[in-house]
Amino acid sequence: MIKRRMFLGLLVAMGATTLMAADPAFDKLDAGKKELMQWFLDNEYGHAPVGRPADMTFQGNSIVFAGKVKVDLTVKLPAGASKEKPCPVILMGDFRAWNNGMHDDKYSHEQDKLQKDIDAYVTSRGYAIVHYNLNEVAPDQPRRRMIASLKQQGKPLPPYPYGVFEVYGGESDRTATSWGTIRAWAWGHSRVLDWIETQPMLDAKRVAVCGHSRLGKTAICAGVTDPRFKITYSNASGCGGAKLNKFKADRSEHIHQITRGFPYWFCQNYLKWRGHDLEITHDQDEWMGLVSPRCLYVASGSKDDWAGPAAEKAAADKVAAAWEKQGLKGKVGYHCHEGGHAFDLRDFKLFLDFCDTRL
Ligand code: GTR
Repeated sequence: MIKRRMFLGLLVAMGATTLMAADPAFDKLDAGKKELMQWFLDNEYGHAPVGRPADMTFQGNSIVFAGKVKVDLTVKLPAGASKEKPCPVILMGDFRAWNNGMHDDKYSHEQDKLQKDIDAYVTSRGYAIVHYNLNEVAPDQPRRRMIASLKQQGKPLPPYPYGVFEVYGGESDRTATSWGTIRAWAWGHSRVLDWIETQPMLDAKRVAVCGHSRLGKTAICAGVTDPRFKITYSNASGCGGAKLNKFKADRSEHIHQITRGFPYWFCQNYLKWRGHDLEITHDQDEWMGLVSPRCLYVASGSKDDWAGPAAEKAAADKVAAAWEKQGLKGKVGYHCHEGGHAFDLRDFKLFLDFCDTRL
C-alpha cells in the first residue's frame, strides 16, 4: 500500500507531460534524446496513444485497424526480386494524399502518371516501392469540414470517417499534446513497416521513408519516431519539416501561417509558438538530428520560397556539422533541384544515388 502511494506520488511529482511518455517513440532512446523527443511531441506533433495495436490485421496488401479502418497499399517490386534476395524498400505516402479525404475520384491523371513514372524508375534501380493514400489513415481535413463536404456532395458518410483518430482516440478527447495528423500519418508509416516485416520479398531492415511537402514533414516524423527506418528523406517539407525557424526567410511559411491553414496537422500546443519562430526553444535541425545514427536526406527547390530552400539547407548543414563532431560522417545528403515545389524523377535519381551506398 505504502509502495503504491509512493509510486502515485512520484507520478504526480513527475507531472502530466512525463506521463504522456507512453508514446512508442520513446522506446530505445537515450536520456538526452528522450528529453528532446518529449519537447517536440509536447510542442509540435503530439503523442501517439498507441504503438503497434493488438487489433491490427493484415489482409493481403491491406492493413485493417480494429476491423474498421482499412488502408490499401500499392507494392511494386523490381525485376528479379525473390525471397532469397529480399529488396530494399522506398516507402512513401502517394499523391492521393493531397485529396483531402475524398479519395480516388480526385487523383488527377498527371499525379497518377507521375506516381507510375516514379514506381517504374525506383524499381528499375533495384528497389521496391510501397505507397498508399495517407487519407485512409487520417484524412487531411478537420473532421467537421470533412463531414460537411461529404454531405454537400451528397456522399454517404463512411462508418469511420476520421480514420485512426476514431479508433484510437485523439479527436473528441483531444488534449494540448494529443497527436496531430502528421504524427498520425507517421504512425501509419510505422504500421506499414510492421506489414513490410511480414513480406519475404522485402527487406524490412533496409527501408527508406520519404515524402514531399506535408508528407516530407511526415517522413521526418516517421524517421525520428521509429528507429527501424534506415534512411529518412524530406523533400520540400518547409515549415514544421526541414526548415529552420530561426532563419530569416521572409517569403517562407511561418508558424502563425501554418497553424492558421493547417492547425490539425500539429498538436494544439504548437499554436503557442505563433509569432515566436525566432525564439522557439528547439529548432528543426534538432528534430531531424534525432534520426542519428541513421541517415538523413533533405531536398529543396531553388524557387520554392514558401518552403524556404536556404533555411532547409541551413538545417541539413547544422545536422551534418553536429554529427561530424560525433564521428558520424557521410550520413547527411542534400540537393536542391532547379525550380519550385516539386517532387519528381530528378529528386529520386539523386536520392537513390545516396541510397545505393547506404541502404
Ligand atoms: C502548403 C503548406 C505547406 C506545405 C504544402 C503541401 O499549403 O502551407 O506547409 O506542406 O501545403 O503540403 O503541399
